[in-house]
Amino acid sequence: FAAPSPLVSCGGGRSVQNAACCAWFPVLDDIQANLFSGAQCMEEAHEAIRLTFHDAIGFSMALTQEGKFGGGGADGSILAFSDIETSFAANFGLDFTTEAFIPFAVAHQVSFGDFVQFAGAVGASNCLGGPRLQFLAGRPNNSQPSPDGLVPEPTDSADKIFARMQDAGFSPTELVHLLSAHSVAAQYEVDTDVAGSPFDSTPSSFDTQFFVESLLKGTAFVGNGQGGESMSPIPGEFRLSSDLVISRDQRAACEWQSLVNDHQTMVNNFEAAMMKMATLGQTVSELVDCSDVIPVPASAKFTATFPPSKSINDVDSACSSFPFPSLGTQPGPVTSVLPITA
Ligand code: HEB
Ligand code: CA
Ligand code: CA
Repeated sequence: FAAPSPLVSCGGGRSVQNAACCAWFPVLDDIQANLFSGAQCMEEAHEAIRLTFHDAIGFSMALTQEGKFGGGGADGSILAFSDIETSFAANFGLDFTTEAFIPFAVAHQVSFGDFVQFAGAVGASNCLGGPRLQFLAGRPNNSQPSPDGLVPEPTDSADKIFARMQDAGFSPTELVHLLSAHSVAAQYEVDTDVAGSPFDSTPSSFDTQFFVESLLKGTAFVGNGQGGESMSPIPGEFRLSSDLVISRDQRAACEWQSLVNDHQTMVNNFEAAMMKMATLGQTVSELVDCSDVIPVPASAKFTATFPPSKSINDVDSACSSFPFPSLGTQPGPVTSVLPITA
């Protein structure tokens, strides 16, 4: 086998395998300070992770087979043609994100496609226990607008979402892996009156609480119950209808439940699925591996728990192949999950 290539120094005590990757350190320093408010896993980091998906999923093998333009996938089209793509219903509200992100890509003269995936990988690394995503650089800056209708919506049925993901090359299992991202996530636009309401009780930790809490029986709406909201089990926590139907569907339920309290598997699966998503529509052999620029996330040993007052009796399990893991219950009174505020 090939000997590892000697490290190239980028200065400042930083080194990489491939000299071309040194160019990404100034981008890293800039976004950590000025986009992610000092390497935080808050709103902007969450948005960066979400943006990787909304750019990449603009990719349809079915459209291509019909002789139409199927979208360029992870090509930066969501930034290059933000006016067009943020007008798609599923991208509602993303105009604030694209406006905030575009100047960084322009200032550092990197392609929009690279910048979207880089910002997502850096954003994810800011989360406690987060993944260290692969980052390949070199996507050309020559995208075309994605066709409309390719980004799944929270009101979509499981059938529709699985079909759409399959058309981009992802199985229901891989979709569950990608949805680990909803462990570091909140909603702002489904119901603007409850903007910032998170999908789990720990939105800055890439832990398995999302998989636990999403499997509890819903008891109340946090918002108005419209536009893709389902009842959640905890005050202040927002549940997307799409997460409800996917987690209860026979094609995904056991995979979903298997991630409860298995943080390492969740991270490994997410890294693998993101590696695939980040290169949709790209020629991998023409890209340069700059993963060593992505910070090593703060590691954490998480133990999944039921929120106060909840127990196995509140689990709405749709997986009959194996039992729901035995978890402790957090002590104390029921408290409201706080919204993420800018
Ligand atoms: Fe997600 C968020 C949906 C997938 C990541 N999401 C979100 C929301 C919604 C959704 C509706 C909210 C928005 C607002 O603001 O309001 N998703 C969804 C669907 C799907 C998904 C339907 C399919 C099933 N995601 C996904 C994926 C990813 C994600 C795949 C990655 C990978 N999201 C996300 C995040 C978030 C979200 C991170 C958060 C953001 C913030 O917080 O800002
Ligand atoms: Ca795209
Ligand atoms: Ca979490």
